[in-house]
Amino acid sequence: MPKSVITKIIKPALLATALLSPLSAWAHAILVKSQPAKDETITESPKQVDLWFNDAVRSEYKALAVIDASGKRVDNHDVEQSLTDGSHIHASVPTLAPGTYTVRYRVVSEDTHIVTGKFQFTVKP
Ligand SMILES: [Cu+2]
Repeated sequence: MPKSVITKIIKPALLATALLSPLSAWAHAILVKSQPAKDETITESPKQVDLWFNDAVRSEYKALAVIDASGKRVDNHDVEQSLTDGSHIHASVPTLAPGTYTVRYRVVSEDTHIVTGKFQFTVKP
């Protein structure tokens, strides 16, 4: 086969592989659920804050902070990943006074990308 013919066949094949494989082989984590939920108003302080991603995240470098309206961090600095569900992380909080809180998180996806985000919830008895 002449070289130009081979190139014509291989180039599109390589391109297709390059376009498709990162998506199918590696997962980029996104937050899909939380408790309390984003913008939720709850009548009682939660005991912990739970986050669920669409796929398992790495155990390293995970962070979850709960910050009150004055900017003070109020969670117990004890973020953990569920042993049975790698997509689930949680951190405990002391009894939260009424007010609006911001949850900030950072995790590393299986594809090694760092995912950060934040959302708020309100405690209003
Ligand atoms: Cu990614």
